Parts: sequence; structure tokens; C-alpha cells
Amino acid sequence: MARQATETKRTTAKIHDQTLLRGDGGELHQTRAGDVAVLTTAQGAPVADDQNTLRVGAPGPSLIEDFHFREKIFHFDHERIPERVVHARGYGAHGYFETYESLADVTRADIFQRAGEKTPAFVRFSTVAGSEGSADLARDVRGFAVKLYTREGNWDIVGNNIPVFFIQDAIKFPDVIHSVKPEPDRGFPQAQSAHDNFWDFISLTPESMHMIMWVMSDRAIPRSFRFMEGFGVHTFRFLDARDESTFVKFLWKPKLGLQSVVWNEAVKINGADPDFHRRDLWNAIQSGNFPEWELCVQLFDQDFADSFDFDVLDPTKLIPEEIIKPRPVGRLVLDRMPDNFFAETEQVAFMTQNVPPGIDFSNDPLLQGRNFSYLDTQLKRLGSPNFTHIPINAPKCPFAHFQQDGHMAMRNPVGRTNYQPNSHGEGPREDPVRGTRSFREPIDAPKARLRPESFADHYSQARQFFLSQTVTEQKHIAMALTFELSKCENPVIRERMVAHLLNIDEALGAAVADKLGIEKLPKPADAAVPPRGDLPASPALSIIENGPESFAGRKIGVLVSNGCDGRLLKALQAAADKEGAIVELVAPKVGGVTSADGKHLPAQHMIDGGPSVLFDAVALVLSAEGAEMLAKEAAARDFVADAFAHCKFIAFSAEAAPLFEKAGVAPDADEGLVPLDGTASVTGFIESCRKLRLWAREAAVKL
Ligand code: HDD
Repeated sequence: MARQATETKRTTAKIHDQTLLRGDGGELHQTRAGDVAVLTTAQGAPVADDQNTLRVGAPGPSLIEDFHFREKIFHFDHERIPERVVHARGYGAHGYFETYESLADVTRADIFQRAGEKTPAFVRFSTVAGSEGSADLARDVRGFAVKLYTREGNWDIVGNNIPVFFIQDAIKFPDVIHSVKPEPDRGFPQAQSAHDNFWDFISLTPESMHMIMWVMSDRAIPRSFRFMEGFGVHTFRFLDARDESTFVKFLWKPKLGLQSVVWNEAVKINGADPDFHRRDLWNAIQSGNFPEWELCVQLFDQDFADSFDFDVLDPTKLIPEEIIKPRPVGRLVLDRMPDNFFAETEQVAFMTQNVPPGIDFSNDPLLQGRNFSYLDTQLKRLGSPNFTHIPINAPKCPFAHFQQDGHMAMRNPVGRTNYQPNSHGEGPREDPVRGTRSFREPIDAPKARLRPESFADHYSQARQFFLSQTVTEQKHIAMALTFELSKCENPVIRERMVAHLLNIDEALGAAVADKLGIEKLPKPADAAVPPRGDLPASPALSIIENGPESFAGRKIGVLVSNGCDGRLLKALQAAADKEGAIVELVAPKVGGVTSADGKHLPAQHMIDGGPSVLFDAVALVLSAEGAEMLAKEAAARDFVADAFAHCKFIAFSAEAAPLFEKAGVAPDADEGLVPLDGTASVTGFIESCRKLRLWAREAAVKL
């Protein structure tokens, strides 16, 4: 029996005024009807029905002539581009760099010529090992890539939040990355270094030991991108107007100080909010709390390089800040989120070889290899040599060249001339004065596959890093190593790692071995050269020693219930505002609570979706019934127990006692538990929070 086709009810805008709208890249075409844009195909044809394919009867076979359907599905089928082979998961923001003072005495780089000059910037933070959809709090290095759109071309500082690297020669990069990525036969683990392949490679690669100390420290589980340092890692060169060279290392220092989470917290954050770092940056920028970093430089000459204990071209070594004090030369402010994640954050192409005149490379073999790899990878990922035509990658200064054609060419040379020299008198020419020049370094050396002997000490700086940590941080390193190695199935790998640790610090090696159930300590690993004696501790290497001066930019989660003390909450909010901290309410139900004085208080979280791991400190402002009721809920008990176990400061109204009891926390256990007995006590609580954590509690909670 023939079926009656149902005519779909739809709104078709009447077109009064056809205006052609062009996006930045000229790629968007929309016809407009008054204020209502009419849906069109990519060719610009208005669409009448976007709900049903064109078919014969209903139901019936679809017609190949349905060009709208074909175009829509064709485009959808091709939406994905290859994710970055490393640093796939990332998040970016726009901002600017402001130069503090002229550095004309050391570099002719235009960005450093004029005090107060503002240069547009785009920054992408990332994890290294995980896929694009992996969780933010993986234990991993964080990428810190900065693109500065200078008046003399784009300058990319493609750095990490760790100042050293796993390997000394770029030829080993595929190996270290293969080893950390999911194992090829089974396709797991995702975004984790805790598996045999990684530790197998590492334990066979002693040059990675310094980096391993950093990656096993809390640096690898940062609380926020906003509270991380960034490092250019390699030694670069500044060149002045006469092409005289000064060596330079680049460091980014966050204005809000350093902060990390603890591992037990990281694991829970990944479940509660896998986008924790993204959301944090988004919220901060959208609410006008623009994160800021100072760019610092460590400047030194060849004499220093010759006299320093280690080779300045070895990317597994750093120059302690106590030896060369970083000099602040400008600030980076992130103040705008991209309009579109894919167009900007995904398509941005960072390349170490993007340097403007006045900045040059050193012979660091890792940097030399990177300069090849970053251009190559963009062709694979973005699909065309014209990736510089994408607005996020295009320079913002005038540019002129004869590169033409290729896939997706958006701009080609205009006119007859597409070569030079030419006799038409057209087109751009080189400028030996303004143009990029390299440092004229005389090199007289054999062509060979060599590793400098000066790169051979793999343990001294690893030990220096370890000894520069507070006792708390040292403990976290031991716990991280134990956890990671406990996930290795092969005992040989575990023992081989312990043999390296014994060279870094005997007590560390013994503690890890004990937890791993290794009864007889292995012989310390053979070192290529005997490690130096103890190097002086460098306090700059500790996170705890370099925390914030205030609680600004941090977040307090307040567990509230119906009938709670509204005045106390108001006082807490006022004190937090004064400090520059954020308060979010966590309530038993979506929608919020009503305080004792009858006011409705909207909450940002329901208790099951707002665990205490999402906050830097917590408060419990409850009525007696509220506390009784919440004491029966696992999520509320965990809220308190976790905040306590993670050494957070906890403020509470007297009525909260039953919840404490059921959570197994004594309300007078230590000074990190702050009773709120009036509005004055609120100020004391906020002041305590400046320390971020009560580390003294850690021994008691046995994290
Ligand atoms: Fe790399 C991406 C940082 C060594 C090859 N790298 C990439 C990103 C960062 C770094 C932050 C992400 C950029 C973005 O957000 O788009 N990489 C580093 C640092 C290194 C380092 C600090 C050592 C000091 N990298 C390194 C080596 C090689 C690469 C030795 C290859 C020989 N890196 C790449 C790459 C990536 C990349 C494959 C992937 C996506 C991309 O470049 O654009 O080319």
C-alpha cells in the first residue's frame, strides 16, 4: 500500500536581502535574510530541507543527485586531520608579549628593540604522550609553545615545562616516543609512561636520567597551565647588529607562582574533569583573570661555556639559576580565547626553525634535528605546503616571496613575475642588511656519527635536581618511580632502573627497591664517566620553594546545605574576592540551597559532580541537618576525606562535625583545619591558604 509522505514542517527564511559574507580567509559564504542567515551549501546554494535526503517515496532509495547530502557527508567524512604525532592534546590562547627594555646591545631582533612594544602572541600548552582525547592530568611533560608574530617574521619558542630533555640526539626521538606511546601489539596504555616499553628504553638510555627526575617530580602533574614555568631548553644565540654572538637560554616564569597537584588527586581529577586544565584556562581568560609569564633570559659568552661544568649544547643539562640569574626581558599576557578551536589551536604550526633576524641556533644536536622535523610534520598534518596561508600561521608583518601553487593556495604572486632576478623590475629582492644572517662559526671537524665526550656525565645534574627538592618533593619522586615501575611486568627492567637510581641517590634507589620488593640491591649502573661530587643545591628547582605569595587565581570549593549561615558565606566570598581567589558552591542538589536567612544561593556544582579534587582549598558551611544528611552520602564523605588526604586547608562551621566524623577526619587533627566561628576567622583561613597545602600532614595521611 502506498504510503503518504509526510511533509516535514520547517522554517524557511524568506530572503529579502542577499548579502555575501566572507570570513577571514574568504572561506565562508552565507546568504542573509535580515538577521537570519540562510543555510547554504559550500557552493552558496540556499538549502530548502536539511532534515531529509532526497529519495523516491518515503521510505525509498536515495538519489545520487542529492548534491546537498553528498557534499555534507563528504565534508563530514573528511573532518579529521592526523593528530600531532606528539603533543596531540593541547589548548591554546591568544595574547601579547610586551618588551621591558631594549636589548639592542646583545641582539638585533626587532622584538627586543623598543621598551613597551607589544607583539601579538599565540600559545599552545599540551601533554606529550596522549592522544587528542586523553585526560589533562596524565603524568607527562607539558608543551609550552609560543608563537610571537614579530615585525620581522614569526618567532616560535617551542618549549616544555621542563628545562631538559630525554635524549641528546634527535635521531633517538622516534625511539623515545614509540616507547612511551601505547604498545604496538595491544594498543595500550593510553597517555601513560607506566609500562614496560617506556622503562625498558629509559633504563637502556642513561642520558635520560636527569629528565626522569623531572618527569617523576610533581612538575609532571601541574595544577594549571597558569602555574607552570616554560623553557626553551636549548642554548640559542643572540646576534647583535655586527653579528657578534651571545649565548641565550629562554625561560618563562608564571606571575602566579608554581603549583602542582598530588598523584592521588591527579588520578581522581582525570575522572571528575578530564578537561581540568582546558577549563581552568578558559575560565580564567573568560573571567578577565589573564595569566601572565615573564620571559627571562640567561645570557653567557663562550668563556662561560668553556668553563661551565657541562656542555651548554647538551640538552640534558641546565644552567642553574643561581649560577646565571635569569634576567626578565618582557611579559606574556594571555587575554583571548580562540574563536574556533580547530581553526586556531589545532591548525597552529609551531616550528623551532621560525626565528627572526637576531636570533640564531646553536649546534645542540637535538635542536638541529628539530629544525628538520617541525617543517616536515606540518605537511603531513595540515596537508599542504601552503599551511602558512592559514590565518593562525601567517605572519602579521608584510611578507613577499615567489612560492606559488600547491594544494589550497589562497595567495599567489600577482603579475607576470614569479622569479628573481628578473628584468621586469618587479617583485621583492633580498636585503643583506635587514635579512637573517647566521653566526659565522668556523668549523673544522671530521664528518662522522659522533657523540661529544662532554655530554657523558648523566648522573650529576640528576642528583643535583633530587637534592634541591624539599623532603616532601623527594618523597613524591620516590612514590612516582615506585608506581611507574610497579606497572612493569618484567623484573629485569625494574632492577635496571634501580641500578641507575643508586647512582643518583643511594637512599632513593634503596627506597624504591624496597617498595618494589627487590630484596638484594643491584650493583649501581656503570657510568660512562665518574659523576662529579655533589653540586650545590639549586632552590630554583623546587616547586614548593617557588610557590605563590598569595592565594590569587586559586579556587575554594564550599560545601553548603539548606539552612547554612549566609553571613559566613558572604564573609568568605568577600575575603576571597580581596585575595583574587574564586569561590564555587557545591550543593546537595542542582540549583543551590536556601540559607538560614532565607536567601537562595545558586551553586556551581552538585556534590557528585564537584569533588574536592577540583579545588585548591575547601570550606564546609552547613546547617546541623545538612551535615547529618550529607554524612550519609559517599560523595560528601569523600569531599572531606580527600581534601584532608591531599593536605588541603579546610574551613568549617561548627555544625559540620558529624560529616567530619563519618569521613574519618578529626576536626582538630592539625592547624590546616580551620573552625569558622565568626567572620574574622574567615580572613585567617584565606591567609593560611596562601601556603596552598599543609605538607606537614602528609606523614599522617600516608598518601
Ligand atoms: Fe617536539 C611538537 C616541544 C624535541 C618533533 N614539540 C612539539 C610541541 C612542543 C614540542 C611543545 C607541540 C607544539 C604545538 O603545540 O603544536 N619537542 C619539544 C621540546 C623538545 C622537543 C621542548 C626538546 C627539547 N620534537 C623534539 C624532537 C623532535 C620533535 C627531538 C624530532 C626530531 N615535536 C616534534 C614534531 C611535532 C612536535 C613531530 C609534533 C607536532 C608538531 O611538531 O608540530 O615535529
